[in-house]
Amino acid sequence: MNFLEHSHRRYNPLTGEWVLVSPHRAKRPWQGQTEKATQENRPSYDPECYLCPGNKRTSGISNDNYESTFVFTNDFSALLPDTPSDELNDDLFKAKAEQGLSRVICFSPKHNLTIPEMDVNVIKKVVDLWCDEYESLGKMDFINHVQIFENKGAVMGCSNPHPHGQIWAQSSIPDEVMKESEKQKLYFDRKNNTLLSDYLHQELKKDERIVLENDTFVSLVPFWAVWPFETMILPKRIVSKITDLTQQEKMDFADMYKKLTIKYDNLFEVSFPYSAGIHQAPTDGLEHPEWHLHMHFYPPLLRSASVKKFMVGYEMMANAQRDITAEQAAQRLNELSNTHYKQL
Ligand code: H2U
Ligand code: ZN
Repeated sequence: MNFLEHSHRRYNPLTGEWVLVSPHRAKRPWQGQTEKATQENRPSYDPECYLCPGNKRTSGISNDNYESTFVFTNDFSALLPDTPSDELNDDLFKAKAEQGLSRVICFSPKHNLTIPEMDVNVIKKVVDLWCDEYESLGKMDFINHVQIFENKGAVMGCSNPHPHGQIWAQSSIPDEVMKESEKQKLYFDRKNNTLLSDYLHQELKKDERIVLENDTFVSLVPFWAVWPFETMILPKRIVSKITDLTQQEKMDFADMYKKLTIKYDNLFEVSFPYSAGIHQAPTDGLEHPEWHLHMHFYPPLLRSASVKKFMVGYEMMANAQRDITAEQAAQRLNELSNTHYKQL
């Protein structure tokens, strides 16, 4: 099969979904929307920012005068711990009360920084905080899943440029995680190895979609990527949850997070928007040897700082679709400098 010439579908073994790839379409003219590149000159402290140290949030509560990372319970949490248990089970009408907690994590006191511009030791503190939160939230009786994620850039619905992420912990296993959980379990039961460790082993051999590698982690554009420059960070050894990483491996995670986001910023010389999140073992008290920790990056940009990919029409009605191939995207990311463009 000629992946560069002919339309084809690729299978995502983690979710069981397909993506339609149409490489010949990549050259079609574009007259659609252009997003403005956001103004980059921000102060290191913004008195109006609800995430800067010491500032008052909408709730009236003030942030600590924090010096590295800071976590607080979301003042507008989508999930609350004291929601009364209730259930509706009426044939086609099913509903169930959901308990949970939402947290906001500030990555740095500096309003004008982003991960690619932060010192790797500072990013390591973010990884440490993820571990603390995964552990403490996961331990709660009613929490069976902890979702750590980051929305970056206004185009991804991020409300504030101050470097931050979120955590939503809840009693149910959410759909995206459930799909991956089931696929990984089936694979593990059959092969006695994790799906992603077999996958990574083959990707390293093929060397067509690898973007970065350090001692512990690999960044690659998955074979089944949907978003134009979608990537995944995954550990080489089988690790089912971030709290299983050693101190050195957490440092390597921070290093990979920084290096990958530097590549992203360098692609269109803009603070590159994305939604990223960590998928790992549920905190339901069961053993999960099938789970192989990984972090997904779903960036919307397609061909410039202002032209993004929309998931509309066919994608909404039928199937995910992309034009440039995963291999082309990986090659472009690969060729970019490892030094941030602002430093060049
Ligand atoms: P974004 O990552 O989408 O920008 O979300 C930031 C979160 O911060 C958002 O979920 C919360 C919002 O509810 N927030 C507070 O908890 N307190 C505030 O004073 C403003 C925003
Ligand atoms: Zn701020």
